Amino acid sequence: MSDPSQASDRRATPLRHDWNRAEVRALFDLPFPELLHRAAEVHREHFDPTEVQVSTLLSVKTGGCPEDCGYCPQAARYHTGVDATKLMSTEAVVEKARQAKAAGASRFCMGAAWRSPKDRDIPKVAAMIREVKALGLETCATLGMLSGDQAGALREAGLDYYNHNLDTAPEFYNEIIHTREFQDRLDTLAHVRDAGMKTCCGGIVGMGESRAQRAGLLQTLANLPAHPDSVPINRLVQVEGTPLSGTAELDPFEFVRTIAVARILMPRSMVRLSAGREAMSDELQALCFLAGANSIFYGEKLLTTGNPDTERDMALFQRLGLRPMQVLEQGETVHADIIEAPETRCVA
Ligand code: SAM
Ligand code: DTB
Ligand code: SF4
Repeated sequence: MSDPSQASDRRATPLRHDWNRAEVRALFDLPFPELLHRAAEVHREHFDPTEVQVSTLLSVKTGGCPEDCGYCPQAARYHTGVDATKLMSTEAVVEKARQAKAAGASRFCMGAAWRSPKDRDIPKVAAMIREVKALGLETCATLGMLSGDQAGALREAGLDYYNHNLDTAPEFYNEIIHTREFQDRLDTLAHVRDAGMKTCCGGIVGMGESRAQRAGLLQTLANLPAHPDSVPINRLVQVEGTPLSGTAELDPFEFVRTIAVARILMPRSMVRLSAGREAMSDELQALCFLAGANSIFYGEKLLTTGNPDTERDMALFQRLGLRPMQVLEQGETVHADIIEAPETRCVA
């Protein structure tokens, strides 16, 4: 079934929500040059391939999480050295958002290590959203499962995007997480869409899943009622103390294939090269951009683990001739000419 409501008025190709596993698997199985060529074609049909959307993450409430996600350093039950903190003050969050904006980010994503927020947390997060939005940044939050009312309240506060990942294929999910169901994730995404927010939804690869299961993750994302507006593809960051520490490393080309298939299945989404970039070479990241990635997390830290430092990213953009997108007042994202850091200005 194609979805004409999601077909761009500028573009003829309707978006599909009826991918079967064999079709997705066949894309994964293409010869690498053929797959990259197809992904690059789709990328160019919908985006300027020299533009990359830039988001900055901040952990506004770290650690002490009751869930058992096998990859996560913030789960209280694993001994990972992450100290639990209380929710940050609005002032401290806004200061970090100001710095992110000055460094060139167009979107600011606030993450909390919650299974789901308590109703009493919502007004505090709403205050952060209002003030971050007032700086002219797009706002995103990732706070765990949401009820319909909570999603409505966040939207009311001006939240543009809600990040909630499927994480992996439905049939691999129970190998990784036992404290909530795959269906719970689909329910939260439905609440987010119903509240009128954009969805940011992707997953993690390199957790020991098979190629068929990577295909299953992307198939499920593409067959959601609406393609996620942003699709973060995380490569597992292995943290000592988590059950997934010591998992065999994913072949880097397989990671690039995952990006390329995501681009082909979800042509108009921002496909984000997410966690795991710190350990990637510049050459591998360049391949990901060729395969259709057009978004990154920018700034020295993800939530609790490292990310490339901003100088390395600015140099990479410059070497590859990439430009950061910038957000306009109306929320439309366009290209910017510079990434500006306190001490460095990079004409890209
Ligand atoms: N607690 C909320 C939740 O689980 O929805 C929000 C924060 S949670 C840390 C957000 C996402 O980060 C997870 O769904 C997962 O995809 C990603 N993530 C967490 N730990 C990771 C790791 N070690 N490597 C890669 N991605 C990771
Ligand atoms: C997403 O898909 N990746 C980000 C963001 N959404 C919240 C989080 C990555 C976390 C990596 C591990 C850490 O830093 O704790
Ligand atoms: Fe908690 Fe989110 Fe980490 Fe799972 S991924 S343990 S819900 S912080």
